[in-house]
Amino acid sequence: MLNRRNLLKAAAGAGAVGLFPWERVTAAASESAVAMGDAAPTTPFAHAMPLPPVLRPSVSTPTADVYRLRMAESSLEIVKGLRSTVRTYGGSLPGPTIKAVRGRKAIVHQTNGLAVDTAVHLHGGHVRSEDDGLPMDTIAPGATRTYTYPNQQRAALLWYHDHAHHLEAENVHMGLHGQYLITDEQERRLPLPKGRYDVPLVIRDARVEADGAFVYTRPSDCPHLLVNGKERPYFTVEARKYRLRVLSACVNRYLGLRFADGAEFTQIGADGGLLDAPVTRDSMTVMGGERVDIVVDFSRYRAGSSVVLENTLAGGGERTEVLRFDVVGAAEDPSSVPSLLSTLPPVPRADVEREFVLRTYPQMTINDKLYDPARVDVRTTLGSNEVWTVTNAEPPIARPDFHVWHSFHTHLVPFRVLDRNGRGPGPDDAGLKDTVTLAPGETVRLAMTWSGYAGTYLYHCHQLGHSSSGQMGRIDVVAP
Ligand SMILES: [Cu+2]
Repeated sequence: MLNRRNLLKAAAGAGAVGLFPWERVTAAASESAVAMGDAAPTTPFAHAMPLPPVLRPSVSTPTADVYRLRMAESSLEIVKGLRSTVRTYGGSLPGPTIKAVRGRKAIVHQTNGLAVDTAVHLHGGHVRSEDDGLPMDTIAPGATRTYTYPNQQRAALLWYHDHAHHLEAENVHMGLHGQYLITDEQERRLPLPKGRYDVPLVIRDARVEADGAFVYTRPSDCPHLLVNGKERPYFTVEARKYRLRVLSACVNRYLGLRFADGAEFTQIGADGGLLDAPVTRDSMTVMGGERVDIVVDFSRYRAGSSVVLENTLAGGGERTEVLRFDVVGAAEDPSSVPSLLSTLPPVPRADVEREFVLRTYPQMTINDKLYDPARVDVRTTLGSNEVWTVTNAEPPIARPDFHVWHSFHTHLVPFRVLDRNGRGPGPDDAGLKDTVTLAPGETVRLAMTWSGYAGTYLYHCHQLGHSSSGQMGRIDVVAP
């Protein structure tokens, strides 16, 4: 009989090492596998939402903070009442938050206490190639590697996660992800909600079996949605404004987030930090790797009431609840959202144009090539202003299918989305981005300047099951 586990075994046996195991199964086999799961029941709002711990430096010098993290297996309660073994940075899921200040270096010693190779990538980081966590630049079990992050970039929520070739999807899914928050003086001067009113929401899917086993499998078999490492929790808020930093750490799915009552919120930032001006929204689509910085005013609710954040893109049969906010009463609120948030760098005008086509069939490719770390796909020079046209070649389909959605992520530098499908940027494209969503059939044009450091970097789909299967390219930046 073809149940889910046998299917994975069969697919793993049939494919090359590390292939996203369900890429080659037929739709019919997929359906039967989905129907035969034995996941733990999903029970929303059984946990209070925790805040990820903040990592303390082991040493601070006048110019740098030094951190130590150890990757290891940890036993954690993710679904109420069950223990699950996950892969963690520093024993928590998500990993501890590194709080960096612009202009001060962070030096992170990462020790691999796991049985698999790892590589730590700082997503959104403007860093040297040797600190980028390239797929072949791995940390063997038992070894330690030191990453230096200059923090010479705007304030933004970044995240660190695994990037070892063929293993990144499994390693991130199993827990190797954490937040990295850069602040700066310009942002600190703004009257935005601060301190305990500035809250990270790290959202990701998972599958926890009835016995607590935490398994890596495809998104349609992952019924548990976690916020800060707990399944569909609740969070107690005062009736005032909160800044919520949404990070999707989903490996292979995208989220459609809205409040169940349709309430509006204010977007103030994106992947690369604050927008120039706030935008009022009532929903957003968030792909794995993307960050959306929003301000929500809970003073519209009376004390004792609740509002649920829901996922409008939940799969068939999945629960839609993500997180319940319980409002406990009025509070003083000196915060506000200014009409001018930041000055974005000017949009580069293209000296060089390039095209990238992402395909799902017959393999996960970019420009019909699987990733080869020895092959240079793009060679550019420091200071080059470029416009990249990126297309998801799969035809538009009515039924959501995580498999044929893609995204596009650049290492080293962020970009601006110039247009989407020939029209102005979409509502999810505002500000400085480093990851964009590509629904089947969509084309985006991205403008960026390759700056800062010469060396080898990457661009790839951030559905990590796809990049693990080869949907990734190498860009070498050389001095002019
Ligand atoms: Cu993809």
